[in-house]
Amino acid sequence: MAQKTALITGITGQDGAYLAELLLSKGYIVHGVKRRSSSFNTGRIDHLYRDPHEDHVRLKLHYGDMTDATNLIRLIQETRPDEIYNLAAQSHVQVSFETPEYTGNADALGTLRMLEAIRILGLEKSVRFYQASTSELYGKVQEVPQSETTPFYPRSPYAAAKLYGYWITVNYREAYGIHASNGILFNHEGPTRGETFVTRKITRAIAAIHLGLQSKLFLGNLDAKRDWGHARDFVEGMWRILQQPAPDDYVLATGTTRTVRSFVELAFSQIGISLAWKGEGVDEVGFDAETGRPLVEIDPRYFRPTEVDLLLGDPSKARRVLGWSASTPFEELVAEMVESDLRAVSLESNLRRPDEERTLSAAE
Ligand code: NDP
Ligand code: GDR
Repeated sequence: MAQKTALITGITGQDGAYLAELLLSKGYIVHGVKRRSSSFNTGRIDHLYRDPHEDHVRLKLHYGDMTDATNLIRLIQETRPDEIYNLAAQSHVQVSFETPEYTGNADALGTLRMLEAIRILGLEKSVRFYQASTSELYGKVQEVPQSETTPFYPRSPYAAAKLYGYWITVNYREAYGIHASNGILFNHEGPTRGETFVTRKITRAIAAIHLGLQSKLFLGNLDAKRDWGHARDFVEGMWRILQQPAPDDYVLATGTTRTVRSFVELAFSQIGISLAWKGEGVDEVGFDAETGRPLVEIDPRYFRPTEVDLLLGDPSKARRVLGWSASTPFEELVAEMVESDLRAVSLESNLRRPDEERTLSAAE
């Protein structure tokens, strides 16, 4: 079989890095779009990177931005991909309330720019396009569990922008016959999850608390429910979507849902702390049931103007058509994230204190 070429926007993000690793393991040539940054932003893919002067290098990085149409057209023209995975986005829901216009530009119009580039270059019949759609489209609960036929009701500038991305992908498929598909992915996490998403914020804080570097964790809504899976499993689903003879839209989810509270409890149990709760609303406190020490407090700053209360996906179409299912159990995901952060936070703190004797964390 001929060697395939993929172009990944958002390669420096959590999913981009896992996907690049998967495609390289399948023999692909992988082109990734990264943004110019004043500091290094390739930490998640450094282990995949090879000096471009070496022979047979299959990972190539290019500067680009979803807000720059000419740049995107040129990148697609130069790299001639068989498959495009459009993962780049301002992906933080809370931040989208602060930067709604930019989020619309990158997430909504950015998707349009990619699809128009395909059309301008006359690649409608030769390229396959994956759009990173999201369970945030379901927003205000209309139906549980949520499937490909559940109506959308976005609840943030991020979700509204992704709604445009979803429909423009469907429209270009129908109007121009592009093999363009949406993966409607429910939350997926892992040790390289961005540090301001709630799961990673929790696991990093727990590591810092365990190592005596932080005393408390401040959170917002503890009662929101999410269908959390492992990012490694989900990028496999993205790839499978583009291997189908016909384009279509698929929900990828685990089919189970948990509260933020239960994530916190399970994560604390990894360091031997059993959490108990007292108080209500913003006065609620999570404390160590054994010692009485307060560990979790509520900060109203982390509440969203409009919240998505309950996400629970129905992945049966993906199972039936793609043969895909989320294989990592929730407990394993949480344990992996806490363990990884115990190592990472310990290493960081020792790097920051070079004169002090290196203390080994419980995880080492
Ligand atoms: P991340 O936030 O980890 O990564 C986002 C990526 O997009 C980064 O590489 C980022 O670059 C890049 N990016 C952001 N803005 C621009 C821009 N203007 N131009 C070019 N690149 C840009 O997200 P995830 O990996 O978690 O998610 C991947 C995609 O899937 C996103 O579109 C997200 O909205 C969507 N999604 C994610 C889910 C999840 O649970 N993880 C669930 C459903 C959908 P930089 O590194 O420089 O910031
Ligand atoms: P989400 O992820 O909004 O689902 O979007 P996030 O982890 O930010 O929030 C999940 C839930 O936790 C609640 N929460 C907090 N969230 C954050 N970030 N920080 C807090 O301190 C906190 N306290 C409670 C939130 O209110 C929310 O209910 C993610 C992103 O990856 C999107 O790009 C993707 O589309 C969706 O998942 C599916």
